[in-house]
Amino acid sequence: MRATDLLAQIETIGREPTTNGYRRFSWTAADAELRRWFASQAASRALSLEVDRNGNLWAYRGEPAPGEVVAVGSHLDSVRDGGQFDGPLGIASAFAALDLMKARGVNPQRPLAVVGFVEEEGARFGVACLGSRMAAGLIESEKAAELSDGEGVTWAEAMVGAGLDADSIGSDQPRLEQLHCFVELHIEQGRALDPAGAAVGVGTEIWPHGRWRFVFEGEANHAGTTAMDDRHDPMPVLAETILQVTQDARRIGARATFGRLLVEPNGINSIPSLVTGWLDARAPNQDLLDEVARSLHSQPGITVTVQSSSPAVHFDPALRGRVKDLLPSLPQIPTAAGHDAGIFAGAGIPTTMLFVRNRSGISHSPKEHADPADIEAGVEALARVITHLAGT
Ligand code: HGY
Ligand code: MN
Ligand code: MN
Repeated sequence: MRATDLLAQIETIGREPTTNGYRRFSWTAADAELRRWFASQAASRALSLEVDRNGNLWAYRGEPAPGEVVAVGSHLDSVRDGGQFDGPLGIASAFAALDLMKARGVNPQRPLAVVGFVEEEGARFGVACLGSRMAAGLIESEKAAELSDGEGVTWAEAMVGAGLDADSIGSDQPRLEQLHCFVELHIEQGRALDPAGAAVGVGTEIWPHGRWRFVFEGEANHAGTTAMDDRHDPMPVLAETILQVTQDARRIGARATFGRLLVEPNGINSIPSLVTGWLDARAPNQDLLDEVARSLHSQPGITVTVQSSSPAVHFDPALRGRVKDLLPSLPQIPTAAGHDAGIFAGAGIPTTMLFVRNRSGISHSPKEHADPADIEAGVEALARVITHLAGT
């Protein structure tokens, strides 16, 4: 089946009618529908479905054996009002690539697995790539279980609410030790391929990036009867912080985003008692990222905690070389977007990424788009990479 047809099957799941964006948050009804879709795609291809201890989905072709499984996949969850391709394109393309290989009579020697990671965006529970981090043992189980969605529901409670067992979340080394390699196809985020006239590219590296949660405390009071000199208002300090940190990031060629703020009590005529915010920062190297973090920490009156951090990732040179030999015309491009592939690469699993052209470069937006022809080119490239890596 074509990837575009597979994506069409899930196109309405989790789409918000008022924005046309997607709200596919972990362990919600939309997520459950997507997981059922994944399971039905696995079943219709006679793949054996396993839900791992962290809720990640694995659809196997053939018997896994140590160091032998060629895994391909991505994630199903979205940011709030995200696009339809970020994540699901990689999973739909993986199923479509297996179909293409079968239609060509390819008989892979190695076992394969299509993977769907949970909570890659961290849009509900705050930590990016949570499913792959847990599998790789990069976050303590207790810390993961207690992550809250901001409405008093923890990861463990939400997981149990979705019908899964949350008692054994954590490192899944035996499963990861079965992997020969991991390949993630993803829509491009940013504009490198279109200027290069390429429909598909190969990932070279992921910029270091992180998320910091911070608070400014104030004193609730009346907006009208409190003189300006008598106020303890966190908002002006917040405004100065956002301006300072974004200017510092721009100056050094890094990227700083303040996309989420919580104001308490959040009333038009009340001086806030507390402001909670999150900084998402990315940079070409760790030193520059640290400089952005220092700029945030240096703001007067701020209290900062690290929400998640992802060191720079350089994808496996040998694997990338094999992909380059196989697909020499594909540009090799870095990305400043985090991916489960980055987590697996950091955990020592040979990993490579393929990117499908996004002509506008826009992502994390309902405007995100990949042309059907480019999607098919991505499936073709993925099928050839899997065929090569799995041996025939
Ligand atoms: O935020 C990111 O870089 C990715 O989309 N999770
Ligand atoms: Mn994303
Ligand atoms: Mn993604």
